[in-house]
Amino acid sequence: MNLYGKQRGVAVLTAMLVVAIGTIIAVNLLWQGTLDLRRTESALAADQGLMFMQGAEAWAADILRQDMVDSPASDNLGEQWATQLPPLPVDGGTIIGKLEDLQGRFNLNNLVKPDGTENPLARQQFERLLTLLQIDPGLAGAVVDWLDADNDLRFPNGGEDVTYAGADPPYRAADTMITSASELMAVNGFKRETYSALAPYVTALPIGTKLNVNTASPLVLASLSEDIDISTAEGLVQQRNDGAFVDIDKTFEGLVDPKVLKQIDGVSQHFLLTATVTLGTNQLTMRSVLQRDASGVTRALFRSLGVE
Ligand SMILES: [Ca+2]
Ligand SMILES: [Ca+2]
Repeated sequence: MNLYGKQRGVAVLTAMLVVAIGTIIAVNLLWQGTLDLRRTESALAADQGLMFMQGAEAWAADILRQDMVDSPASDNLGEQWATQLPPLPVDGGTIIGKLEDLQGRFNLNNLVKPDGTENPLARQQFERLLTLLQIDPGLAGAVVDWLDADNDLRFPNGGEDVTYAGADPPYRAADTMITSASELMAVNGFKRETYSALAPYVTALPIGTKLNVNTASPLVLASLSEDIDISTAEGLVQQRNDGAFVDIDKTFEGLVDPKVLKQIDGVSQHFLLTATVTLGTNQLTMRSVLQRDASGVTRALFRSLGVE
């Protein structure tokens, strides 16, 4: 996209955000009129912040729906949804919204199959990812234990109920799919630094999602095979050239296992919306995991709200 095209893209996105927020605020103001007016200023700001965030979600849904119309066969970093917007001034502050493709990351829930047993192919990929990040690949065993349905402790690096019974307070392994990658912090052997290093490359999506190689980072591409080192992966990203691979099968068939080839793709159904609203001295950050279906309709699978 040329500079003019980029600027026009940002202008269109900004206009969409303004409309989306305007609609939400109009609806909420009616509702708010019936509320007790004696609230504190910060509670008001928090309410206002939440409205902006609902607006940001509506905005993201619009963009993702339009993308499905414009380019259903590919999702890549040259598309409009991936455009970084400048902070937008709103009444009393600013809002900034950003969309990322979560299928460019390793899906932790893929470490188990739908029947609750280990998926060895995914485990190998996860071990390579840990190694690339200079984290002990043995930790993969504890993550599989956390997710798998059984309570049988893996050796030497596992983690089941018996492992966590001695914690203060004691807790149990999830033994099922997780809704947030931050659960890793509860897994045996994980420290906050381990999680922080891994966080940009992992996600927690429904089991069975494919990796979108059009948006995956060099590190995640390198985790697909022993035959892809980091410089090969960087070369692949250059080949992508801010767009999509011309032919994913041809590009990857000599590099990855045929079974892995079936697990990669050039499109996405799951995106992360991060919206940060600053109102006076209050700042709120909302993250929504958005799932887009085949008709382009988006719904939120998971939301988190916090200060940042
Ligand atoms: Ca697309
Ligand atoms: Ca388990």
